[in-house]
Amino acid sequence: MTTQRFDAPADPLLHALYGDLAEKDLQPLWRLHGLLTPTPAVTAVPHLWRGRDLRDLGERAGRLVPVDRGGDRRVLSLSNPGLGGLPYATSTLWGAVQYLGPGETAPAHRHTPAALRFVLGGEGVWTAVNGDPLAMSAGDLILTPSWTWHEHHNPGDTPMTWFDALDLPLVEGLGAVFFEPGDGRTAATTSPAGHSASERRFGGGPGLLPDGTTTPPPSHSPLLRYRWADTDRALAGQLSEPASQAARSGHAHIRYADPTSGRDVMPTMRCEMDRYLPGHTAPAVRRTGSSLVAVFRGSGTVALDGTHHDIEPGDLIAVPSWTAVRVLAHETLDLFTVNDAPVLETLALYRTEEVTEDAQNVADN
Ligand code: 1HN
Repeated sequence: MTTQRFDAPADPLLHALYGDLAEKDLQPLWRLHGLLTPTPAVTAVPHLWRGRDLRDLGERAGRLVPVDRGGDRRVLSLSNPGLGGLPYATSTLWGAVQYLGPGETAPAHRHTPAALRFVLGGEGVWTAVNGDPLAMSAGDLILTPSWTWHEHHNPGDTPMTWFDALDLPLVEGLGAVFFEPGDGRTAATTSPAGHSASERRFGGGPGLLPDGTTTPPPSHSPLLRYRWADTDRALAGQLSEPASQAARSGHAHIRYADPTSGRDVMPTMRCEMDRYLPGHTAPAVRRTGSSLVAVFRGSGTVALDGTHHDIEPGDLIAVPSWTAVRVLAHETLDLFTVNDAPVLETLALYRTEEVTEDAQNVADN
């Protein structure tokens, strides 16, 4: 933390200088400390929210709070205990659970912070993104890129909860938040009849793009729904390839990509899915930039800077910058991750490092 030292200098002229500098809103660098730290000084802390708490509290909010109260979304934000009460999961990422009851609609709006949804369980809700209706089922990733209109519908008779992530803290820090409410009308479409337009054009399979596809502007993936069946097949395929790195290590990994360019799905957020088999071993890794992890399936342990947490489906984890993360699977474990790596990479600030147990112990002591 940057602080100014307030010990008064003995020299009266120097004392007067410091007083005059402060009065003119100037600070001498030679009295500032903690500006340039050997490794990142991060205020957010590693933290885990329990899936069962999130489900219970979402249901209670569903019974008590109509969806129109407070921004037309029934959202419980993950508030990192290190961030002084801000509703942010890390310094760059918003994380939340959203609960939509049977028959409810969250009306259209748009904003410059980009959002994504990862569906932890259930089905039946659909989201329209710029009018394109996208079904949401367990394990699906749905994108609502910056400044796209989006609305959620639950026409079924069961409630649904999903994980929301936004780059809101980052966009706020850059002074670039804009918001526009819709006119109250919903998209003309009433339900996603089969595939959405985005999936029909860009979800045909690996390397299968519609005739006449030209490179889109480098903003976000034109495919807005990544189905669980495809993600699952890709992970299983890596693990069943006998000589593959994944099969040897018991760890499969995919990065969700723009099918036309291979770039990350959105300019500010990278999405990944890891599958860990029981018994796999890998060193702890830390990297610059922050991540949110959603436990989709399985069980295991995650060590955050050497502190172990048992994890189960629905748990959400904040991983601030430079936190050492190590995962152990008890049963086959599927972890969804969103992070700000594209931003760090673009700015040439992305670093990653393996942390041995020895180094970990030294850091802990
Ligand atoms: C938002 O628009 C949604 O559309 C969810 O589902 C969470 C958190 C902050 C700001 C806007 C949504 C949000 C949000």
